[in-house]
Amino acid sequence: MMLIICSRGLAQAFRSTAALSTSSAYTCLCHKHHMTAHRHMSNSTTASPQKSSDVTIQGLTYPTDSYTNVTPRIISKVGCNLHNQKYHPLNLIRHRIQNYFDTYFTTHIGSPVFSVFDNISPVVSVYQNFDSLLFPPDHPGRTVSDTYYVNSQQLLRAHTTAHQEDLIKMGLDAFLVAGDVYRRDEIDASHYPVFHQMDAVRLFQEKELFARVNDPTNLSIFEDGKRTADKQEFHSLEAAKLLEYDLKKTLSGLADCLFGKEVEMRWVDDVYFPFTHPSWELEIMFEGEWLEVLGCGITEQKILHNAGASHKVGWAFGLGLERLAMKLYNIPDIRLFWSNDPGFLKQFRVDDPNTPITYKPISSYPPCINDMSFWIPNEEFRSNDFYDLVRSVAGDIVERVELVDEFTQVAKQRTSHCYRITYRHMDKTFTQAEVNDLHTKVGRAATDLLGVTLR
Ligand code: FA5
Ligand code: MG
Repeated sequence: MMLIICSRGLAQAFRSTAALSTSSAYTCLCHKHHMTAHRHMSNSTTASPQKSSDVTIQGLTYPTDSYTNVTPRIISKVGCNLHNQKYHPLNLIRHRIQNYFDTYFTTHIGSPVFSVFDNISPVVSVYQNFDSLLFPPDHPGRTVSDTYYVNSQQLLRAHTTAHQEDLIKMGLDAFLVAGDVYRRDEIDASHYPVFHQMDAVRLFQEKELFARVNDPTNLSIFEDGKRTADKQEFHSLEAAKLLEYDLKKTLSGLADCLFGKEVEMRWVDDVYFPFTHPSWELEIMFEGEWLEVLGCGITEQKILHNAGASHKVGWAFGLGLERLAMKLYNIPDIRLFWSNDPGFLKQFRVDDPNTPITYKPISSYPPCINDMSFWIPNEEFRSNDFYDLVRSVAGDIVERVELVDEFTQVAKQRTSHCYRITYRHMDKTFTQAEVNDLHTKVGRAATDLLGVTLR
């Protein structure tokens, strides 16, 4: 029920945001790919209430329905593929990561073990993004509040892990997938609705995993045992521990290769992903705080079974390219990756991705901070709906949106939210009048599209 109520508001928002989006200096760099959502007026004799419009993404048309919540602004980012753009910092870092795998993981004849995929379409099925990875039916990631749906069957992938099953089914034992991913998420310096990930999978057969063990004669990778904090029920403890060792050695080797040994990092082990067990996150120290840069774990055996690789075991990880690049180049704000400003881009014009680069801020203009308080329309209201709307109306001028206060008037059965919006232009100083104007537009859009009552 919740899905239907939320998504109706969003589908309506989707139809109206084209008119609302302001032009921003931080849009897609490749204008040839600048896509807009086309809405075809449906023929009244054939139209069904569920299918009143289509949406076009990268030249392909998809029917819409009550799940549709992709906005023109989000669709305009599809095809930008910043990770494939020469001289872009995300391209530089992605090559550094790839070079690490190509250098340290080779076959006996010296060719790279890991195959690389960097151009798979981000439009995937609900099955690929969720079911193939064992997301339970009630997982919050599946809701329209968290994920950008094209329609009830297709969505913009929320992680590059969505391609895992297909690639394992192809018979691959080691691969890397780089790509753009889409999430309705918080808004601050390290979260953006479109970002880039690199996923990896490494599978082993018994002989290969135990190759470095002195006497593997009595060892087996499988057992019919119990699931514990350290292992899955199907795995022997030896197999689980060897996989954990290999995974953590691979990733700490990568972190050393990117940042050098002096960077502070830590493993977090109280972590859950539906598709790995056990699971971990790696955090690094950035600007005095721990920043999560990747998630990883031992692949759930059921996934390997479904993909026709029951006789193998393996590990997987997924890392955020922006977060690693922010640390590597000292980039303070995730919005900068979308900058067209030559002052930003020229700092990364190097042919050798190993060239050390420290980003020098082009300029820093003062922020304008405005609060907005409203009564939410009902229990189904989600903060992510508001975050998405603020980005649609005000674009990358919004640096941060925080829920700073929330209270309920029990007698009147209504709940108030107060959000603090930080506006900061990347290339000029804002006047308070300009910000007030934008802030009013945000308020009007929230009233019209989300049904809130401003206080
Ligand atoms: C995942 O996406 C898992 N698919 C990763 C994984 C793959 C785990 C395979 C195990 C096996 P998570 O939601 O934590 O996990 O995202 C992975 C990384 O993406 C984060 O560590 C972070 O670096 C980055 N990231 C997540 N959300 C954002 C965001 N909104 N903006 C920028 N980077 C983000
Ligand atoms: Mg995470």
